Amino acid sequence: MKRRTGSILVTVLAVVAASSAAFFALPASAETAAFSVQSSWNNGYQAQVTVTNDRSSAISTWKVELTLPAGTSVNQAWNATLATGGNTYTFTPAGWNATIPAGGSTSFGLIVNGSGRPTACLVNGVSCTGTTTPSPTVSSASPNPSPSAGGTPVGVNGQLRVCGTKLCNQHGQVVQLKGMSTHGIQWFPSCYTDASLDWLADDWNADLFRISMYVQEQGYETDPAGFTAKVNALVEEATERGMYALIDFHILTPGDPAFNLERAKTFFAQVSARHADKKNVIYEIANEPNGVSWAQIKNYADQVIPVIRANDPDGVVIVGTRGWSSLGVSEGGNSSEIVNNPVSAANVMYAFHFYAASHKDNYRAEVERAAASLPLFVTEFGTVTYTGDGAVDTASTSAWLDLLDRLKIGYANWTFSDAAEGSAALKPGTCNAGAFGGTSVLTESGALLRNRLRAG
Ligand code: IDC
Repeated sequence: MKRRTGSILVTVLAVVAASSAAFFALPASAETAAFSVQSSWNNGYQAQVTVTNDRSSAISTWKVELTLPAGTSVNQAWNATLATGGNTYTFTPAGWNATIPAGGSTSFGLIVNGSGRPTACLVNGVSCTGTTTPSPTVSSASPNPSPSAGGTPVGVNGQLRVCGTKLCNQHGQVVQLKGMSTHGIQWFPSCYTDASLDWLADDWNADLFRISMYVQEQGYETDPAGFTAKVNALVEEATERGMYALIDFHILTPGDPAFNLERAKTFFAQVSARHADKKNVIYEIANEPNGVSWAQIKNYADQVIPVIRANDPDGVVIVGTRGWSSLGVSEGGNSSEIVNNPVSAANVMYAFHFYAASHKDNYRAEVERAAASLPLFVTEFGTVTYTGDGAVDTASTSAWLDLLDRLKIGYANWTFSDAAEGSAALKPGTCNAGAFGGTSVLTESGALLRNRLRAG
């Protein structure tokens, strides 16, 4: 494995093994809420609250109020709606988890800034004062693999997992992966060679290589075995270089993922079996659903994800969203439909795509709003219009990438190819010439992205 300076941002400095203890309990025959610390670091911690219905009949809603000492605040919550009033934080159902059957429970998570533990807890208005809160240990032996620690992205970060609304590395630290997407691998095979991938890993400092396998348009459907083999080979190439490999099942037209459900099951069963033991494979199960409801997309995801999990239980899965992975915005919706009805699996993220010259402030506002409650990954974006062509919109691209950096949302740029269109990073003819090096072969978009990736 080649060594190079990692470029992944590491934002959490110290993490300890999960310590979980129930702190608050209410009398039986009512609702109870248990608060547990999942992991902590030097200036904050992640906690989980489990609300249990100990009654003999279902309850239709619930409310948890936590009071924190001065200097400590709740930073974000997921699977619950958060309202803040002074030092008291009120959590109500996210929408889909309001009803709790008799004997059932639901959990929500929160990130706390500061180390103070709750001084009071109410569940449905009933007090649970008088309990004590053991302090979790904060490790001084920080794993803290800073970018200057060297090593490849996978060497430093290992197996990833979704932590709250973020992506975390093997040490529980938030990571933001940055990289490039192929163009359709059926069209640009000469762009993905040993030399081009060395360049991408070692000079561009990409953390991530997205492998776009179109299903239609002379793609997978024409030769399932052949395309599966091509994807597998490219995953191996990414692995050799310590990059994360994002396997993109590139549905586009038709936009209903159900059209390709059986193909998806076959494909993902094969690739997940082949790569189950690797730490660097991420599965993107539907590039850009369009013209279908979120419920239909969720239904597809709920059938494909178990196929992957049967082979690779800890692999992160990314689900496309409504309206060409716009969180619904391009079809008049928004992310609430996902928050209210998430896919039925853990360790899942949701895709957002943008093309900077077409998608601007209203899309950025929705991403910022959604990021408070959903784990997001920008698995594809362009610096140009949504056609994939036209001029680079530098201002909008910078606004987007600054936002993603601030929110620690990973991204892959369309495309690492020499297609004759504005979104391509390489000038036409580069790939057939094997001219993978220097800056003279870069387009305006390619130069912008290479600079951005090299900056870390
Ligand atoms: C575009 C390619 C273009 C190709 C077209 C049709 O850039 O060369 O002819 O697909 O397959 C997407 C899609 C992605 C598109 C891209 C630009 O995921 O496949 O690639 N785009 O149009 N969503 C929004 C934009």
